[in-house]
Amino acid sequence: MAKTATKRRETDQWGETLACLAALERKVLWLAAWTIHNANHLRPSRDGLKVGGHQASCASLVTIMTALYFHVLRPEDRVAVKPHASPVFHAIQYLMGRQSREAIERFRALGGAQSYPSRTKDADDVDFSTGSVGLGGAATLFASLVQDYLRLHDLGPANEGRMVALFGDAEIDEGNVFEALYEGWKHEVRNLWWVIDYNRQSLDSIVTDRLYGRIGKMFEAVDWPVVTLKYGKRLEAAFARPGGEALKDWIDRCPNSLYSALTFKGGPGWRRHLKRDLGGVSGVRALLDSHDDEALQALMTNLAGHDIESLLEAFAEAEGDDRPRCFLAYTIKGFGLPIAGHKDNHAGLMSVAQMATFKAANGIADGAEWDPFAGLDIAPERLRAFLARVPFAARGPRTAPADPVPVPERLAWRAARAMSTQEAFGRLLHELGGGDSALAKRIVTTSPDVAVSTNLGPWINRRGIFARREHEDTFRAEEVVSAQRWAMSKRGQHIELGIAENNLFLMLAALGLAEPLFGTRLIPIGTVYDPFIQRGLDALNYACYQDARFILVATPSGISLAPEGGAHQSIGTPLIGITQDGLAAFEPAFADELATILAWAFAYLQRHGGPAHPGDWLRDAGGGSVYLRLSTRSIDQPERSIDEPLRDAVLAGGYWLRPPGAGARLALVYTGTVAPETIEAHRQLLEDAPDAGLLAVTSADRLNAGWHAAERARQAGDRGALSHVERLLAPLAPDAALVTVIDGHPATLAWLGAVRGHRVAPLGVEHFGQSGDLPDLYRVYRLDVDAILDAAAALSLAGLGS
Ligand SMILES: Cc1ncc(C[n+]2csc(CCOP(=O)(O)OP(=O)(O)O)c2C)c(N)n1
Ligand SMILES: [Mg+2]
Repeated sequence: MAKTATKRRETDQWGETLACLAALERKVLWLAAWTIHNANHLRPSRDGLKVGGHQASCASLVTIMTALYFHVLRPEDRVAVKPHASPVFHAIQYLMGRQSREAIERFRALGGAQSYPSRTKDADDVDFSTGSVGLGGAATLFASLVQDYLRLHDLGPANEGRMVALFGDAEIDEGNVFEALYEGWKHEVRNLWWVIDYNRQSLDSIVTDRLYGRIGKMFEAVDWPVVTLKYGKRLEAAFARPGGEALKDWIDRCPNSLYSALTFKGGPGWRRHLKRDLGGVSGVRALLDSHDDEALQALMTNLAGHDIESLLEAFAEAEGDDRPRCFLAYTIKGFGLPIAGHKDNHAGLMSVAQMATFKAANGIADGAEWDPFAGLDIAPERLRAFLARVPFAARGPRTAPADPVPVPERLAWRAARAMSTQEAFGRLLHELGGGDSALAKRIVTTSPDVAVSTNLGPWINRRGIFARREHEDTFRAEEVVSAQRWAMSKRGQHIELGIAENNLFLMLAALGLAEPLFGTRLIPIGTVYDPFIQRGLDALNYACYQDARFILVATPSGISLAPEGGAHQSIGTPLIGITQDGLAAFEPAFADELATILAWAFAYLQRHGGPAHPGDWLRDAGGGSVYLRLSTRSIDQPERSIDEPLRDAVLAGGYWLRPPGAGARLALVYTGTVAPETIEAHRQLLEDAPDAGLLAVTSADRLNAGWHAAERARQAGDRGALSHVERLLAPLAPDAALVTVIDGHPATLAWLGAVRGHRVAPLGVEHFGQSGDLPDLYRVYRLDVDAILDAAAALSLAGLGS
């Protein structure tokens, strides 16, 4: 008796769950469509520009997201939502009480809900930003690796979560998705679900029919089970009826484009085609006759991706283990909307008339558009009670800030009379790796197959490679002499990646989000050859956009890598350093500068928040990631100790290595590894221009950002605001000349002339690709002492004439 009663209660509860989910599914679709409609048709437009939004892309994911957020997900799970399903995400957050009505009313307006889910710009609970297709989904794979890294290092989190990506099917074309899958396989990734919204439409059109098989095979190649979710319960039932098999066969053979077109046309279209093709098959006519046009449309579009029960079953089945899984969920782009199936619906919007019909069909009265419970056939209190029980939202806030990792003021390293910044980097990490500091424990290094050649070797020798299983270093075991130990263990602190720079930046993004995602701070350091930053540039931008915190060490760089080859030279990267938001770029010349910058970087990447006020930047308020452009060129080191003022100047972006005399009419300015040439040119110039200054720029980026910040602060009324670079250049005569020198694009420093109106001769590299030794290359590219002297002379002469 008791058993039956329990059973009945369970059945009742399940029935209630399904009823509430069905109501929420309708409400989410309504709110998402209305959010976009409101932004485009109702909110006053001041500029006449199209606001946009993707009603069809949203509709495609509504059922899947309803099932996940309102039933399947747990608070510890982390989700990347297909960018153009942002309104669905915000609608769900709104219904859970985590998003304001004002924000969704202001969808795509300043301060409102963002076009694409954004960790940094949205106020609600976004786990991964998305927007550049392919990256958000792939980020979940690296986040899962980070979760395992933390667990195996006893760093949390208390509850292991599942990383879930909701992909649009066309996103899978992005190469970074393949690269991530391959890397994930090597690292035996787990706790990962990738749900593909398989609506067989991209932006431009319908995708090729043959793709279905390929997608499955791609996942099978990396040992992921593929769960194909094709038919909903209603279609399954129809297939069991007489003629059903023929119907199933017909659908299976139906080209994507015809299926989409008939979906758009509705019942009469299906009827005409099915009658023509299957009219003679026994049972089909009866099946067709028992469905009116509306019912036939509902039946023929009953794909599993829009069938909540099918989805819940599939997710429940997969919950049994932690294997990574691909759910290939068949969907319809625009499902439930009048634009469903049309090949041009990607950016298509429902018309005002279509929305009016849709609104009436949803039972929404005028003025009740944003009401969470209007027009549903379930009483608000029932739905409220259900929402209060939703596991995802049950435990209050899903994340909490973590304690900072203590950082020493200064870092120790073994000095040498001459060395390169790359060598200094290796020595600094070597020292850190030998100690037992809290900082050393939280440092994680990673590199796409260039750990040894970027000088991570000494660190790796001490801290080991991260792997789930222990592997002894075979060469060592066999007593083969090697400078490099390659022992792997779950305690290792270097994550070795294959040669895919996109993966490096996605890995850094995930490591750099360890605090907000998993409640523990890590100090990630990634190394790469400077030119290959450009390979992963969008992923780097993506990492910064999410406010992931990491240190990027790029070496070797410029043409100074010389005989290594023209194809490896980098020119534009210093400009990336200046222009990439969220990334403070440095290019030190000397080891002590690097030590100073690195110590600061460990703290800087832990600071919360970015500057909010124009003046904040001047006070160096927020934090961010750090890019260090280093070199393999060994140069003589200065004998000095870095005192407080010098430290501050190095971090602010520059200092006078030889201060100019008051009113000096000439200064040489250098960044990075061309220091020796500039210093020598300066020495020679002193005979004719004894008060000429020599300015060391450790960060063109920080100087530049400070200058702009001061300008903004002055415009905002802070008359006295003055930036570091303005102070530095103040002693020079108003008509002084600057010769700037960098092994990179001359524009990196040429702007210095605009600060106080000085004339500039910017030396640098605009063309590349020639191997050679340093004397030859510096001569050809005009970075040598003669070139600097020539430039100074030309400017001085021009100055005399004026
Ligand atoms: C890297 C990148 N390239 C191009 C775009 C422009 N874009 C946005 S959505 C889209 C098509 C997406 O199709 P699919 O993933 O199948 O999503 P659906 O809308 O069909 O659900 C494209 C090309 C983008 N956002 N990011
Ligand atoms: Mg698609």
